[in-house]
Amino acid sequence: MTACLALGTNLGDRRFNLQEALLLIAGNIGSFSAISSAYETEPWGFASDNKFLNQAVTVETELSPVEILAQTQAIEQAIGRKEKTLHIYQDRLIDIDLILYDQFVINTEKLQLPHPLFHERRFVLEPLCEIAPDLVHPVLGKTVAQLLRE
Ligand code: PH2
Ligand code: MG
Ligand code: MG
Repeated sequence: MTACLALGTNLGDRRFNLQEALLLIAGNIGSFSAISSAYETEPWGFASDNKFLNQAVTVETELSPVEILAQTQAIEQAIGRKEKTLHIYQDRLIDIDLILYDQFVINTEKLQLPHPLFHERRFVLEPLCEIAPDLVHPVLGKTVAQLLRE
């Protein structure tokens, strides 16, 4: 199965954080079919002086979506991310979001696929478009390239 993950960091040594996350994803989730460049972006949805580096990857994996979620959360902890607050965005060492898992549509409390906001977020669409412009959003029926243009 192919999973798309979006990475974001705006604290500490951001390049190092991304590199650590990639190593741990390769070791615990699967092998990369593509890795985007890192994009420097302004914080979206909250105020902070710390700009983000955002990156997207596609991973070939045997894990289920829920197993991937458990792994990404463990990797966030390993890199030193603090407890998340539920409703407010905060600066973070690393955030790893599961964006797409093949064409799966899942709506549980724990996990939504596709990620419910990614089609509105340039900081996800831009890196994803670099590596997978023709991927189709399973609900909206549009490609990543189309969503980015909109
Ligand atoms: N992540 C958020 C909220 N805002 N802004 C940028 N630029 N990059 C992010 O990764 C990001 C954000 C929630 O996870
Ligand atoms: Mg996020
Ligand atoms: Mg997250």
